[in-house]
Amino acid sequence: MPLRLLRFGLNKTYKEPRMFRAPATLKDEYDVPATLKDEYDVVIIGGGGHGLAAAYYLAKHHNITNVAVLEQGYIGSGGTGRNTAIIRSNYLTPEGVRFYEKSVELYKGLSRELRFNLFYTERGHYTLAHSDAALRTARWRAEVNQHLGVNSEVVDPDFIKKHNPEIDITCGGHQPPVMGALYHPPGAIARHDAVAWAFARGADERGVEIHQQTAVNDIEIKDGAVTGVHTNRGFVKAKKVLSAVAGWTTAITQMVGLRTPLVIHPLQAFVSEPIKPWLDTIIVSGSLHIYISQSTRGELVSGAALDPYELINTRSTLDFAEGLSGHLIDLFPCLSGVKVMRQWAGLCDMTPDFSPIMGRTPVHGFYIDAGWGTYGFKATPVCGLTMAHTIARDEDHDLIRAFSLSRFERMTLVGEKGAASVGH
Ligand code: PYC
Repeated sequence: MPLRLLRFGLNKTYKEPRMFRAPATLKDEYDVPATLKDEYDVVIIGGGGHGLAAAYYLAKHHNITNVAVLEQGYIGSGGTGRNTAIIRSNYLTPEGVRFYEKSVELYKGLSRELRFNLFYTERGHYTLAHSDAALRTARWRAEVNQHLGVNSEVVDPDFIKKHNPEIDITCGGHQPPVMGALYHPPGAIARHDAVAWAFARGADERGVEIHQQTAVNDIEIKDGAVTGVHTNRGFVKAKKVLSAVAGWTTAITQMVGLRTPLVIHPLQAFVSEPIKPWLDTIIVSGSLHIYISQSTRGELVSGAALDPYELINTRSTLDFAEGLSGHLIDLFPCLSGVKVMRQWAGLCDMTPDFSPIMGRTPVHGFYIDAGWGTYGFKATPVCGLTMAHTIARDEDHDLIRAFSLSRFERMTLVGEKGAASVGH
């Protein structure tokens, strides 16, 4: 390590630059206790993007600041830091399109609002179709999108080739050729960790407490209403509790005796070594089970289908790396010499209709933000906004009414499978 850097690191003159207050400093700066308080108006379980965004909007829009975000690991260590950072609103159902379109709108202004560069860049998103059925779904999505003012159209192979010259439209004869694509110009990518950090700082500046390494072991309920949470650091009373924990949702819902149709599958991804800017679009192929974009650092970020079995584990497999590499090379033969640098997995809580579960629940004061499958990152700001509204007013926000847990009893599903980028 260069000596000057070491000297800077050890120098007490410079204040430690923190994104948000460490628990030990909570008291000094804001006159609140260093440890957990006895009682909060709202406890948010899960310090990922969704939980932190909900805390931020609770404070910003509803002036509710007696809020604790409890995170069992470190912030952004779950789905937020493990996804492939794609943002889009080209969904299939009107409910989905409206919801994700609001998210895109919020994302566009977020770097400025949170004073943090999220590296949000519009790239243009192509969902390739290799069959008549896929092309039919692309047309259907384009119709719904355009009807709701979202920029999407079906394009032919010449258009795709012109804007993505390295694509082999024939897939080398190993796979069905590309017949067209749903093209969504506003499709974007962003730096996922930064989204968690920026919301954390925004919430913290407004007085929200963020407690990492704080696991919730049980939830106390009395007369059908939440009264508090048991943590590894003791019991805290809470008037309202939000579960925003992605792959761990079923563990939390068991604590309050709620049944959901969620099943958990791992989803793996990898990044390549950094290479010169080469791909300025986002390419998805449901048939080949791949999606790929190039990050601002030059790495190719890519993933495939869910692991085909239920499992709560974030291990990586060679099977996945081999399968994904093979399909990537079918589409982009020029990548055959590029090295894979890192591989990882996240946990996806899947619903039967591929839409989330959001809003109030039969347990008074217990709110849920779950069922994020493989599409949670793109919804981060709108989840924060709508869950904050729902918690503050105890009334589901208009944009999430369709995603209520009760839809599974009423059989009013919101079928989004046709708009999922990932094969399932
Ligand atoms: O829904 O856009 C998406 C997506 C990309 C990778 C995983 N999900």
